Amino acid sequence: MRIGIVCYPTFGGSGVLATELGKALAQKGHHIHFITYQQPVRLNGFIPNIFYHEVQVPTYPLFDYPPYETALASSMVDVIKNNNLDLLHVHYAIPHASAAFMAKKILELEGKKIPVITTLHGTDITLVGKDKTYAPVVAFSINQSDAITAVSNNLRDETYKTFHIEKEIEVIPNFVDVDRFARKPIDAFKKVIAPDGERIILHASNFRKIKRVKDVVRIFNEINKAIPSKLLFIGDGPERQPAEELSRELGVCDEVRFVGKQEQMEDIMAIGDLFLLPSEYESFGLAALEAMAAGVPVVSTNVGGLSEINIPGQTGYTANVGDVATMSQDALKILKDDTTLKTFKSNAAEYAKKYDISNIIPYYEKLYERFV
Ligand code: GMT
Repeated sequence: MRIGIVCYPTFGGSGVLATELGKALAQKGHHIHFITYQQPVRLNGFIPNIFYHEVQVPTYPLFDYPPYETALASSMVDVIKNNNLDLLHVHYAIPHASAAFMAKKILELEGKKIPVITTLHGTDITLVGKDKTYAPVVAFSINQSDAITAVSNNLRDETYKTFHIEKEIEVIPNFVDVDRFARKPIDAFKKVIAPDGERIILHASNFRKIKRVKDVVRIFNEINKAIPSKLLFIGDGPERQPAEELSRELGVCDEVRFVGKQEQMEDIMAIGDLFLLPSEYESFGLAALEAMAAGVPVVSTNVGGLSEINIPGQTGYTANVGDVATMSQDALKILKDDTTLKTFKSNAAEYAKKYDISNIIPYYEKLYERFV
C-alpha cells in the first residue's frame, strides 16, 4: 500500500508512535510518505521505501499567524496526487484531521477518493481538543474521518464523553519494539551516572505542566533519604527550570541530572532501576511502556490509560494524582532489595511483550485493508 502519514515531528509520544509505525510498515514493504513540517526525530537512517515531504509555510507581512493548516492541506493534496497514495493516516487530531478533511474534499472534486484514518493520542481530546476555541472543528473532523482509532480504552471513552462521535472508535494500543529496548546496560555509562552503584531513577517527558515534574523531584527526594540513588531527567520543556529549582531547595541537586532530549532512549532506559510518571493525565504513557520493555518497573499515577499498562504489584505501582507519599513508599518497596527489584524488572519486561510492535502493526494493516 502507499500510505501518507501526518504527525508532529517532535519528541512527543504521538510523533514517536507515528514514526515508528511508518518505519515498521516500510519494513513490511509498504510505501510510506511522511508529510510534516520537519524531519520526524525518530526518522533516522535510510529506508528505501520511506519518503519525506516537508510542509513549507511561506510567511507574508499580513500574517500574524502563518496559515499552517492551509499549507498542510495543500501539501497533502500534492503528495497524494503525485504519489497516487491509497490512504492518509493522521496522528493527533489538531489540526491534522481538519486539514485531511479539506484535502479529501479537494481531491474528491478531481475524482480521487482518499480514505482518511485519524488516530487520537490524548491531549488532542482531553486538553487542547475540548477547549471551546477548537472543539467544533475537532468534533467535526473526527466524525468526517473514515476510521478513528484511539491509543487506549480510556481515551476512547474520554472521546465519547467529550464529543458527539457518530462512528466507532477502534482501540489500537501503542507499541514498543521490545527487541530494541531489551538491551544490556552499558557499564561505562552506568558508572558515569551512578559511580557507587546507586539506584538509577528515570523520568522522560516533554516537561509540560500535565507531567507534574516537580512530583518526580519530591518522590525522588523521599527515595534518596532511604536509598543511595540518582535521578536522570530525559527531555526538556517548560517545567524543567521549576524542577531544577525544587531539587536545589530540597538539597538533592547533586543527585539529579538533566540530560535533555535524547534519541538513543534504549541505552538510557537500559541503565534504569525505576521509571517515575506522576502525570495528571496520560492517555497511554508510551515512555513508561518503553521503560518497561527495557526491564524498568514503573511508579505512576492511576489516571487515563496508565492503569492499562502498569499493573500494581507486578510491573510497578499506581497511585492518585499528587499522592507523593504513596508513590514514594511504593518506589521504596520496589527498590528495597535486589531480589524484589529483579522480580519487578523481569515482570515489567515480560508484560511489555504484550505491546510488542509485531503484535500491534497487523491491527493497523487490517484496518487499512478495509479501505483499500
Ligand atoms: O505527552 C504528551 O504531552 C505528548 C502527547 C503527544 O500527543 O505527542 O502524548 C500523548 O500521546 C502519547 C502517544 O500516544 C501517549 O503515550 C501519551 O500518554 C499522550 N499524552 C497525554 O495524554 C498527556
